[in-house]
Amino acid sequence: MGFFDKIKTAFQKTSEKISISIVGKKIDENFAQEIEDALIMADVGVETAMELAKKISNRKFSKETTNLEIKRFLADEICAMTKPYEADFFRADLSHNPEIILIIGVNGNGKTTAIAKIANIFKKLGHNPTLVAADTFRAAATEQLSHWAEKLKVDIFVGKDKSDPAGLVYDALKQLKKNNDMALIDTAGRMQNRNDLLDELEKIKRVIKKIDESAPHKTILVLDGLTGQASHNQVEVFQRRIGVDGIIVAKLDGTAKGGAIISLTQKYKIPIFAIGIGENIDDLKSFRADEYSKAIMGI
Ligand SMILES: Nc1nc2c(ncn2[C@@H]2O[C@H](COP(=O)(O)OP(=O)(O)O)[C@@H](O)[C@H]2O)c(=O)[nH]1
Ligand SMILES: [Mg+2]
Repeated sequence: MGFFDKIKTAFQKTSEKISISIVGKKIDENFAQEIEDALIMADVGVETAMELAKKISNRKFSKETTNLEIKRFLADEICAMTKPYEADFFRADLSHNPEIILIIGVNGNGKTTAIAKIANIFKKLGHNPTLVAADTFRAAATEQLSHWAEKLKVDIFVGKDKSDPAGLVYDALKQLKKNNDMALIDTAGRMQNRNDLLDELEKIKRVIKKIDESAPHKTILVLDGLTGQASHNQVEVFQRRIGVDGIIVAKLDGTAKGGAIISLTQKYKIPIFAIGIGENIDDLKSFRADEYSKAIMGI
């Protein structure tokens, strides 16, 4: 499957939800309202959906307007809204050596998988990342990351069972090999006792700063695309306590809530570093507003 086809397939459930309000509908006074409802159902967010519906009303489409024209109109509007949040995360030239990247987020959102995918991309760009298994909370987490390191043939730093994550990160960064120009730090993400987690993350951040005051160079929050808008409150908490430079929305394949990226960007104004559209190692892509807006409109 081609690159764009894969993205289009990932967002198919979302585009079908929106399409119902357009295809075969009479363009009358109810038309904009129906589109607004469908957009809300696709997790676009009430405010944004209202804004888009208003644009549809103001545009005064004639009865002869085709479905495709309306979809194109909406796609263009969505593209303009989300374009400022594209990012150039995957670049061949790194500004720091080592580039220290901290991955945070709630348990099960897709952090560990995202790290493997990120390492794979940077390795292909000629870099030599090391993975840091700082999720010492679950034994399986280290195993999972080790499995990826082996598969990708990248270095990994593993501490002792149940060791202190901040201490582990410090040791890992102290012991980086000369040729490791990137460190990808995996962290634990417990949803309950969230304060413990955030305290621990703050501590990890302080330890990183002891090694390099300018680090972490990127702190990435991983969200679960299946949760849609419901995961947006996580942004607030992590942003306030830890700081977030960019977001990865994982598991967008198969969700009907793909519109949530629009509300996410409009509300928090944080760049989308990448989107996860499958469980395979290659299924992490840069967020591109034109591809995204076309995919969710099914064009
Ligand atoms: N379909 C799909 N599954 C994903 C994606 N990213 C992660 N997963 C799955 O989600 C589950 C949790 O991922 P994991 O990386 O362990 O989450 P973590 O707890 O945040 O580290 C695993 O079963 C992954 O295979 C994605 O983009 N698409
Ligand atoms: Mg994990």
